[in-house]
Amino acid sequence: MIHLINVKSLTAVLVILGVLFLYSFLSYSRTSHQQNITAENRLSADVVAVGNEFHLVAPEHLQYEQPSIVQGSRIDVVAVTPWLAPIVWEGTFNPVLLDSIYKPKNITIIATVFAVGKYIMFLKRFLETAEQHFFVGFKVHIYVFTDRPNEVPPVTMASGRRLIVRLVPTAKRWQEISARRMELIQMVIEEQLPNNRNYIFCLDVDSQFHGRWGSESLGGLVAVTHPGYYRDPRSKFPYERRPSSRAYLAPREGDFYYCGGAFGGLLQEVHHLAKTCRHNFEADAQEGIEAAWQEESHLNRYMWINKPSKVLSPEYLWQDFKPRNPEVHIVRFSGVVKNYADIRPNA
Ligand code: UD2
Repeated sequence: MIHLINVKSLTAVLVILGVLFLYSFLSYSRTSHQQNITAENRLSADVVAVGNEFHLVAPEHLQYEQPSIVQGSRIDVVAVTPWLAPIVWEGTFNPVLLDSIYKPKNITIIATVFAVGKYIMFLKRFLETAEQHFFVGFKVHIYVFTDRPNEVPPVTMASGRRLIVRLVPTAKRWQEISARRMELIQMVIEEQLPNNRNYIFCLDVDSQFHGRWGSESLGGLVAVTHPGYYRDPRSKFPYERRPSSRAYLAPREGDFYYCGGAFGGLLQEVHHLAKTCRHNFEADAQEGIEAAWQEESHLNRYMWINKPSKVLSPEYLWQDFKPRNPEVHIVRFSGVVKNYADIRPNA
């Protein structure tokens, strides 16, 4: 009798163990299958399939000069920050190689530009030169914010490139435009989410492109060093110096002085930047404070505490009135000469 019970119990235990084993095996194979599918999906979005191999760089683009880690083509400039972000100068990158990495990713580059009041006069040159130099061969969507939609010039755009015009109210003070820029950039990005593979650059309209601005500039959070201050000690940077402002930087703080006229990065990163700068700008305004250089001051504070993952040299925003310094081998984008008294509503 006792012997019979033991055999029955043993059988029951074996059956339970078997069921448990089968269940774990099935769950494991389902999870690992799902993981494989996810990995393949991710890979197929990032790389090119060549036979049985996945390539980040297609074979036809793998023929180029040997790179070196001891002899750089640029020894006259610094090409990396102390937090190891690249600083992009002509000669530090291979444009063909970079394009071959980014083109298969099927990304869209969004650019925002404000042309309010008389600044509409700068839009034609901006758009025409963007066609020639800004992310040529990529999908590009340019958002123009203006109070004069009827004066947006007709510009022929290549396939894959679009112009989207958004109406904004006319401003009484030019500072209002500065104030609203971060808010509108935040809103445009919110319309795009949750697509997180795209990039955005926010640019000044009173500017023109002269040379390639392309995939070498892509990064999580991208800032451009200001052409007027990049050789100066930080004590000379026009940061906001009043501790009462949320844009404040103390005398021993700050890496570089960055431009308000060009910044960008991945949508999520720029969304966080725009939201933070807008919040700080508005909170300052409630207390009657306007930072020294409006949203540019808030941007500099943000970049100090968040650190850009890529820094663009002043090649990416020069000034037309300024003779080119020897380390600037190419001017890619620059601010045109303008007379503030003629064009600003309250200059
Ligand atoms: C600097 C910055 C600018 C901004 C500003 C803050 C650079 C090259 N420029 O330029 O980005 O941070 O300081 O005060 O870093 N705008 C209009 N209509 C107007 C006035 C301005 O549409 O009536 C727009 C336009 O897109 C223009 C931008 O705002 O490009 C900046 O204005 P700005 O060029 O007059 O400012 P500026 O030269 O002081």
